[in-house]
Amino acid sequence: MFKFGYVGVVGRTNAGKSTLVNSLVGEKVSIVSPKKQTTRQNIMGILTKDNYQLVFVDTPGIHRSKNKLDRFMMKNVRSAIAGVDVVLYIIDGLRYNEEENAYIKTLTDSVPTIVGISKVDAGSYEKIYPIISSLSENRDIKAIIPFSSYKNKNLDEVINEILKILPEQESKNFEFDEDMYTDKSVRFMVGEIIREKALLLLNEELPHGIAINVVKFEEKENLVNIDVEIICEREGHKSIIIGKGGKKIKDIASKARVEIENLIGKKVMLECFVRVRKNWRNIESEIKEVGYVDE
Ligand SMILES: Nc1nc2c(ncn2[C@@H]2O[C@H](COP(=O)(O)OP(=O)(O)O)[C@@H](O)[C@H]2O)c(=O)[nH]1
Ligand SMILES: [Mg+2]
Repeated sequence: MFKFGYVGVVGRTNAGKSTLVNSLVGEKVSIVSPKKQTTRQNIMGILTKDNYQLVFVDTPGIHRSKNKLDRFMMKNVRSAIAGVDVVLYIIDGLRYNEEENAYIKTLTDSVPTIVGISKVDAGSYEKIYPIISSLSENRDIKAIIPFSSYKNKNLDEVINEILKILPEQESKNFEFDEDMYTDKSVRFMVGEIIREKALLLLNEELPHGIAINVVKFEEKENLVNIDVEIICEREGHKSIIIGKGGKKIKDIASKARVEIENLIGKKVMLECFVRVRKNWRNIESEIKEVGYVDE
């Protein structure tokens, strides 16, 4: 017997969703950072075993909309929930807020929902019991699982609970090739890796206004030439990204290059340029231009 299903991974920003999807899939599907709103659009992470295939849809965190990019991200969350067989709602084990229960209720009313409590490696169990007891009031939650992606704790349990919900199938109706682990192109992954390094190396406020545009991706026999634009909102930001004597942008590029070479398995020549596009997060055409396109 076989099982196949889509699992929507939702929850507040920074809860640990992308880290969990990467751990479950065993590949880096989605970039991770301590900054809010690191994930901007739905990304599929695909886990295939002999008798099941699970497609995790990693989503941007739930948050209030301030601009058009925010609204694009929330639309992504809603569309992820609409099309899935199971929702995996992630609560940040270090930062639970009872207000989340109401949102979880809207989920359990429409989709089979499992709740995961993240980061148990960093918090104490005394902190987790009250979360579990507060959640237990909602009897429609299929399972409540404290877990740690860092310590690989209870991840099997997460998979088992998902499998319990999915119906058995006579034949292997897997929708994706067995060696595929994401729906995104290499080109997209390249942009995301550069954005991750920029998020890690730039100061707090700046990264939210950044986008990456891969303008050239030229694959030769044993080398790939890649040109990217790092797009920012102001001239002042441009000089911060470039840094003194170009140090910052070199640092971003060299860290990204190592990871891109691992991904592609070839030597990479990477050129990064910085371009200012004023207020791009509020201009529909600009949001599309940098790759955030409604499907
Ligand atoms: N201690 C601990 N921290 C984690 C764990 N998983 C994620 N984090 C951290 O939480 C932050 C947000 O993670 P991320 O996966 O990007 O969250 P997302 O916004 O929900 O996708 C990052 O700084 C991660 O390093 C975990 O299992 N244990
Ligand atoms: Mg994320």
